[in-house]
Amino acid sequence: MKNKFTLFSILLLAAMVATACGQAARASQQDQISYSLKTDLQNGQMVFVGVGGPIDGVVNPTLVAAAGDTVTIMLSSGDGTEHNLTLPDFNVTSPDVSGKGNSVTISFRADKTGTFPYFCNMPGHREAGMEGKLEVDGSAASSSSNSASPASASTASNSSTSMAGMAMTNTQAGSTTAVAAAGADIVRDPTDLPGPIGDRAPATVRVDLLAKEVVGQLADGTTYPYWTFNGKVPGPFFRVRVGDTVEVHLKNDPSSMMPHSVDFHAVTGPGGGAVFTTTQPGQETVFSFKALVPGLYVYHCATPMVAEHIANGMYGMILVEPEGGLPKVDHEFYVMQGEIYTTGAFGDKGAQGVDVTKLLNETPEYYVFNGAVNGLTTEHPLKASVGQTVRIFFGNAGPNKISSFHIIGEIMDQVYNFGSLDTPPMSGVQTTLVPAGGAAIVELKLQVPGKYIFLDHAIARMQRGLAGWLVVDGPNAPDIFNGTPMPGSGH
Ligand SMILES: [Cu+2]
Repeated sequence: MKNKFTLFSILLLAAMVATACGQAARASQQDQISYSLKTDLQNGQMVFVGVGGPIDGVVNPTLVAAAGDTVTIMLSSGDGTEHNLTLPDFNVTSPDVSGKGNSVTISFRADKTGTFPYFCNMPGHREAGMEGKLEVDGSAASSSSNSASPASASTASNSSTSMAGMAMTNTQAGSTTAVAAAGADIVRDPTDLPGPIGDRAPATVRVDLLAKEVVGQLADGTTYPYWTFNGKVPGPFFRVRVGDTVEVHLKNDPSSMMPHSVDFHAVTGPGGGAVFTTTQPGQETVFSFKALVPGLYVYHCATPMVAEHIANGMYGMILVEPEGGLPKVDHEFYVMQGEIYTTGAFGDKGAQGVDVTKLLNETPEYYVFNGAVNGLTTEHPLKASVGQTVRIFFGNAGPNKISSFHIIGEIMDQVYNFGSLDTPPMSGVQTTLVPAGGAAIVELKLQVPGKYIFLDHAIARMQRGLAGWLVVDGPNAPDIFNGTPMPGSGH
């Protein structure tokens, strides 16, 4: 009896094991699908490229799985830049991967049917092209229907967990917005520009740019992760003469997370140089161009997403002087307008990030001169005296908005429209239009002392940080202007 019982027990156990094995076997019938993707830059776009099998070489390939499959995706770095791979529908995000040849792997169960996006969730990368699809068809759905319920239940509980996590994050973000943050001073002093070239023959001129990502002070108590040329916004002002050969050296700081490049509007050649200057962190690129046409030109980073690199601060200007140079003035200033698309609302304290949706919708939170709120008011006002002449090299980095540049209480004596020095200047201008990616040279002779506010006459932008001061000292000139300042004028 005892043996029989034992035998029965063994049989029962065997049956249980068989059942378990049956489930295991059925589970193993569901395929393990593996894909390999690598990150790359192609035609100015960030992309995923398939590696091996039918997706080999395909840009942003459509990945296919059957419901119930375990999908494994290896992501390797082909471009060296930091990327990741996320499938929010399956609650899975890979660790970040950077450095050519490094790789990360994710694995998840395709527990529902349909078409789902995969993409890189680094800011701007999805919009710059890193997005593909995963198609899960239902052919194996019936075999996994028993386990599908618990699986989807666990997915649901995962997602509610992560929702709770998000809520916590939001709460934390809410509390950090009340905490003032301090960052580096990234404001370019408007007097920081080289003097006139004078009369010399054309030459070969070397210019050096260093792409550097720095957390900088955007406003009082508010920081922003700027991307800069040479640590300031705007980048350095370059000055050459027509006929010069300009040798551009672009270094990307080893601490950078992103590749960077540069497009000079003064260049005649593909990409304004951008095609030849995609520069990985720690690397250097070189190209040269001949300055064929005099004028004031914007330069900017042109690495995808270009709008993001510009909005983050990667812009500056180069002046190509005509033969013999420009007429002498007492003061020259370097001013550039830009837009900043922060995650928080205008005025929120704390560490901000970029909001790519706002960027694409062209709804900046901040408008700034030389990179930060108050950069050209309390920090670095433009200063001159009655009787002096002033020249402002004004550029509009955008990336999206046109500027209606205006100096309150002044009439611009001469404006070289659009930065053109091949065209005679206009005289007696109240407000000059400067397109995104454009410039103007503005000249004034100062006659009356006081504080002159300059701005974009799309004047609501003043409420979002856009104002600068031209402070003029010297004797009153009652024959030109006479009055008593009243309180509340805003000046
Ligand atoms: Cu860049």
